[in-house]
Amino acid sequence: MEIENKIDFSDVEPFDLPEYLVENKNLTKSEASQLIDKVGPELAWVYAVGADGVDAAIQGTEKAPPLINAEILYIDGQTVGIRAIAEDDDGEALLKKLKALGLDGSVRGNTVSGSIPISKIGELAKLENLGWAKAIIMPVFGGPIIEEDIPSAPEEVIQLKITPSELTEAVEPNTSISFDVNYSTEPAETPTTGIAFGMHWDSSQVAFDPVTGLTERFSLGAQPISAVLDDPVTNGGLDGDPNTDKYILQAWVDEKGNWPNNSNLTLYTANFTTLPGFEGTQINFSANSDDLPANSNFVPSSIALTSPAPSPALDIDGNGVIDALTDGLVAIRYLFGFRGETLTEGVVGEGATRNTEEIVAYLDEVGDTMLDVDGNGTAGALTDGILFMRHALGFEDQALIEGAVSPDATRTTAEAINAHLQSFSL
Ligand SMILES: [Ca+2]
Ligand SMILES: [Ca+2]
Ligand SMILES: [Ca+2]
Repeated sequence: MEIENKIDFSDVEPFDLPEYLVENKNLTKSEASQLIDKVGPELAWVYAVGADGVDAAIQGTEKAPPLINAEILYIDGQTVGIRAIAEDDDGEALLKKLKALGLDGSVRGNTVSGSIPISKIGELAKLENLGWAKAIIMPVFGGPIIEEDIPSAPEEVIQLKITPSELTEAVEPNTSISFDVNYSTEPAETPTTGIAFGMHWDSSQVAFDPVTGLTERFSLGAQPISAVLDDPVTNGGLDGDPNTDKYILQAWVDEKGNWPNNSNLTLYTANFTTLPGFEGTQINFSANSDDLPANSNFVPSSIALTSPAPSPALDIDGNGVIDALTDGLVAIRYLFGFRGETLTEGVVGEGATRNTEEIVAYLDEVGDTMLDVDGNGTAGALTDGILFMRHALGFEDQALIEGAVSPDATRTTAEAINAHLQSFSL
């Protein structure tokens, strides 16, 4: 038996689309080929014949290339439905350029879809960022247009932030300090499966006291879990800081992925006591990336604990004693304008902790206030300097101030002068 399934091509008229574009759109043959290459035969043909030509083809009065079914193109007025792919995956940038051409549409991942004026197809084909474009084809059964399952852009990485309530705090030795350890996310209030992180400190500077005010558990088990551990010192340990040698690990877990379901949460209050030799330290936070929720980054902030700046005192050479023939004379020489050797030669006390340079730096910083003893707005050698020397020598009352107070002074009595100098005693 002979099977009759041969297709008869005798009715199909030859149609040279590149030639048709050359005739109708004033393109060279190679420009026409490039256009077809970029936007496909359907859009190239629509560009050549326009909306009316598409209509005419549907009516049978205009030629259409074989294999193009004009009826299933998405023509609306003078626009045509397209889908375009960004060559460099930057769909947003492609959308912007297409909108400039009059596109009404949207982007999903690297794919832009929408309707564009037919007259702009030539310009569309020349866009630098365009991988390719195609006409959207209506499903022939007449149902709704179905979006292809295009891989969406990667999800935004969640920033998990651990921020102490203070970033710096000045604290004396032998003093208790507390600060809150706060949790937040970016984008805000993004729930996750939990968090585990370490708080690191230097045990030669501060003693760890148990944390207080731990936030409640949220879903599973007795939380949080915590343990005091040593900080592995290789490369500074988990926090990368070689000075910190201990840390406590805290973990919260929610198997439902709904932790903490709260924004700007205080996880706990950290408590430390500074040790007698405290000079300043830093408390850091760390997380092991393997222990973080998927698709998240850990963004910690440290707290710097500093020892407070010593308050200025008339002990100018810093040997622990206020003395007329050393500190007093240095002050007078300084106020006269002596610097270098001539400032300190023979007048620095035994056990001085400041050298000449440091004395100048110290007086440059605090001299204006401390050494303006009579309070007339400037520090003078033969007024303020003399008042300081007499005070250090034990002079009182009229003997203290006689002939040494400026006419425009704001402190004119022995009592006021004394009070000022006393405020800079050790
Ligand atoms: Ca460390
Ligand atoms: Ca001194
Ligand atoms: Ca003065």
